[in-house]
Parts: sequence; C-alpha cells; structure tokens
Amino acid sequence: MKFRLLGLAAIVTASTFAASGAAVAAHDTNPSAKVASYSYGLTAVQAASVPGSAAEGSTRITSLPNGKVRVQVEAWGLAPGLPHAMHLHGVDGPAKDMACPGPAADADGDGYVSVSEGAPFYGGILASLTTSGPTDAGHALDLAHFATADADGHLKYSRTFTNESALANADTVQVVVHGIDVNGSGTYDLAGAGEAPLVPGSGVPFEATMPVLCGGVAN
Ligand SMILES: [Cu+2]
Repeated sequence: MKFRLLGLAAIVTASTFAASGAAVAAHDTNPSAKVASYSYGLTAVQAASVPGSAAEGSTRITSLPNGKVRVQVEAWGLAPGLPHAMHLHGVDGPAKDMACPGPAADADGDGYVSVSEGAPFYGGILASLTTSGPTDAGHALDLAHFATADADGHLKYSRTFTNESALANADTVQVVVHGIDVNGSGTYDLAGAGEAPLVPGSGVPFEATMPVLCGGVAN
C-alpha cells in the first residue's frame, strides 16, 4: 500500500512539473504529458439508523497535464431535489493519507457525524466542488452553486477547474458529499436536526452540512 501511494505521489509530481514547464514555454510541447487519475467508491458516513443516510456512489479525480483538475462524482440515494455541498477534503502540504469517518466518529453522541467530527478523518476543505464560479473553501456552503440531486436522488457531477491545492493534493484527498434531509421535509430545515454545530448562530440547518458520502485514497 505504501509503495502504491508513493508511486501515485510521483505521478502527480511529474504531472505538476509538466504543467509548470508548459506554462513557462507558453505552449505544451511535451509529447508524453502525464495524466494521473484516481477512482474511489463513495460510502455512507452516518449510521444506518439516520433517515436518508443510505447513499452510495463513486468518484474519479484526474490531474490534467494543463495543470487543471477534473472531478467526477456520481451518487445515488441522496436527498432528492436538493443541492449537495461537495468538497475535496485533506491536508494541504506533504502527502498525508487521511480516511473517511464512519458512525463511530459521532464523538458527542447526538446520533449524527458532523462536519467537525469528520474533520479528524478527512481533513479540512481543499476545494469546493461547485458547478460554476470559485472553488475555494470560502464557497464551501454556497448551495446555489452545488449540483442538485434529481427526483430519484441521483446526482452526477463533472467539472474541470483550476485549483492549485486540489492539484497538489489530488492523490491524497477525500471526496465528501454533504446534505441529508433527516425529517423528509423536502428541504434543509432547522426542524430536521437543528442548526449546524460548526456555525452556531448562522441559522444554517445541520441537515445541509451533514456528511453523507465519503471516499478517497485511504479507503
Ligand atoms: Cu465537505
């Protein structure tokens, strides 16, 4: 496993160098540009007893030779008709193998794994997987710019974007999909599970921030 990870890191490093060289030369003259691609299954974060938490999916992260990153996500079983915040989570810097939280991550015992309870496993937000506009962490809950699940709870996302942190850490990130309609009201509301514990006083429903799916190099 360790050797495999080192190999992936080497591929990403080579790809990053190729991209830098192309930028300096103003055009890509490398006839064998490297592409590093990683695909993972997405598995449920919450306990099965949490209503609406039984989702599944897959993701693919590709570092492109032009210095961009493509992220593809497909998921089933999500809260239908609602936007789902999605991020690349990890630790920016030297490659660190993080992980996905499971039901046992519910440290305060309130029955839900919150964003902050998941953070020790999947790290902070390196990129917001928005459908358009900025991809920085500042847009982590910009629900108007996240993909919406269809009436059957199916979501398909693909975007190619420029994000240095995402590119540099493409081999170690976790993809996390958020948003569970706990009370089945058809919207994210405070009646479902109260306010998001991460941002007290904000009025942001906990439902909108709950991690529902996670997948990445560590699992
Ligand atoms: Cu997230």
